[in-house]
Amino acid sequence: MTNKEFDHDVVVIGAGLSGLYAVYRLRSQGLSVHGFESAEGVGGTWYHNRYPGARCDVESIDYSYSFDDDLQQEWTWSERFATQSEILSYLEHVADRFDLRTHYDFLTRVTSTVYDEDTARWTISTDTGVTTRARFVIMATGVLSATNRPDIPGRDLFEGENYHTGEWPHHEVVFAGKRVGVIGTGSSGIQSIPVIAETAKQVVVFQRSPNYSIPAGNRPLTEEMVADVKANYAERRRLSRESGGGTPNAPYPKGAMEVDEAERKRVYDEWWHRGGYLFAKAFPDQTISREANDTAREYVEAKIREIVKDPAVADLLIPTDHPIGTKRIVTDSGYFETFNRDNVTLVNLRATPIEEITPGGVRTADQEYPLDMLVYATGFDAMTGSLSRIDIRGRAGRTMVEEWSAGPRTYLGLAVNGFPNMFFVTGAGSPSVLANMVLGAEQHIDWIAACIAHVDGHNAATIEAEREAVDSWVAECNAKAASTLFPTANSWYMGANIEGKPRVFMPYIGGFGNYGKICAEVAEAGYKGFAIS
Ligand code: N01
Repeated sequence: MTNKEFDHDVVVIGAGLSGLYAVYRLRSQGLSVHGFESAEGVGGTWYHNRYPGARCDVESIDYSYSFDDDLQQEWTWSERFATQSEILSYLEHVADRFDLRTHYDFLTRVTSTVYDEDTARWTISTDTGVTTRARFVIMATGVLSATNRPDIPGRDLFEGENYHTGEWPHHEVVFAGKRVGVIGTGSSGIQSIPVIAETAKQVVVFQRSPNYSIPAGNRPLTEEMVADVKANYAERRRLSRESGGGTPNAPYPKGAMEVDEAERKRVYDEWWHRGGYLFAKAFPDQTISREANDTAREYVEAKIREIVKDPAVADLLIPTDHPIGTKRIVTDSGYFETFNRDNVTLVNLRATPIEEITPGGVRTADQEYPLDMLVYATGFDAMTGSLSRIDIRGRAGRTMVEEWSAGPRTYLGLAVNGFPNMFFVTGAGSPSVLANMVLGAEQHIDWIAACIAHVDGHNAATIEAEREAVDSWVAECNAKAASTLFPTANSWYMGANIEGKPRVFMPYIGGFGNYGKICAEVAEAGYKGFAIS
């Protein structure tokens, strides 16, 4: 084991968009900061998810850092919804521009972080043998980074090419002339299937649950659009910070049940044409009232039936098991149209489940599908998976896995009782994936930086969330979720996609702007709910 000769003020785990900003922000505060990243380069989610068709579903002009006006003025996005490669180039540019890579050990996976109560230091160990100590640790480990490859019988026997969308290889993957099976129809499957189908000989889509998806309405950004955004960026960011979802978009001012049918249709038409997941929030009552939700569901159902030529296939593609928007609505480019192609077959796993993966393909209850390539678009152990895969031990050796055995328990999503001086970024207990993750990361890191300055300014050694504060925040998160339709869906928000994971609605659903205010009030009140010693 190599003991690095130095201790750091702060260790940041992860070089995704949160980790990079953490390094930048804390360094500028005069702290010594070191980062660890398991990948070879920066980018986090955007480093790994390089599957065909991967794009962000938040508009590029909003899904970008706001902390440096020169950066946001100089960088020009080419499309309304950026591709994975453009976002990765952007994050690489940020890393270079602010000289952030030099702070990182890449190709280094953190295996454990252990707290020593006597010295108030964390010891961070890695798979390369490097170990270091720090006063503070920031878990910028991502919420959709721990991939889920279901344990289907025969999984490791397949002899063809085998990929997971969340661990897509760096070499070019050629689909031409091949029979490709795709398991999973969440965002990753729905984005990749149309692109794969363009060149593959045959695509077999193995669908367990259909999903709602709205066309992205993606387009190139014109010079005028970009100039207009740049001239008004400050106002755009202000509106975003005060909004429910971290972008300047707001729902229609009236509820779906407060307007007549003609007005409702006009609004849905407008939001459908705007494109993307915002459709889930066209009316403010859509994810609160079943009746309102049903109007949105029926609208999208009719659209799917219009697009998909074979009514039997359309039937299979229409979700019936959850209110629209209670699973992440997908933003697609030609998904439903893909099922009109001759080279695409939809297999309904509800009727004919996968029995096993064979060396030559996939065998369901009624037949074997011979395949040259198998793509797992089976998602992630979301929000907690990247943390539970690290051995995190707080006071008295208590592990994070034990602490969260009934579901994640945080104060403001930022801290956990029993784990002093450890901060969590954009994870459970915060708006997280329900809001713009870039502004979410900035808000969290700014709060953490101010908090560390406060601790240091008071010559204190530790800050720790109090148990009562955690209890009441967990209750607040649960109450907020219970006032919506979200807990009715078997979503990854609920941990429902991973066997044995506790069913808890993990993000805070009280709105991004409200959440920011709560965090600011806690800080202004001298970090209420935290013990500083
Ligand atoms: O993962 P998912 P994802 N047998 O969990 C199926 C973000 N994201 O990677 O629903 C057969 O949503 C599973 O079926 P079911 C975005 O927030 C964003 O697609 O469990 N099927 C489901 O269909 C998104 O929500 C972007 O019945 C199995 C699929 O696999 C989140 O990441 C792009 C199975 C998994 O869907 C996750 O998306 C990509 C099994 N054993 C991702 N196990 C954008 O910005 C699982 N499935 C647009």
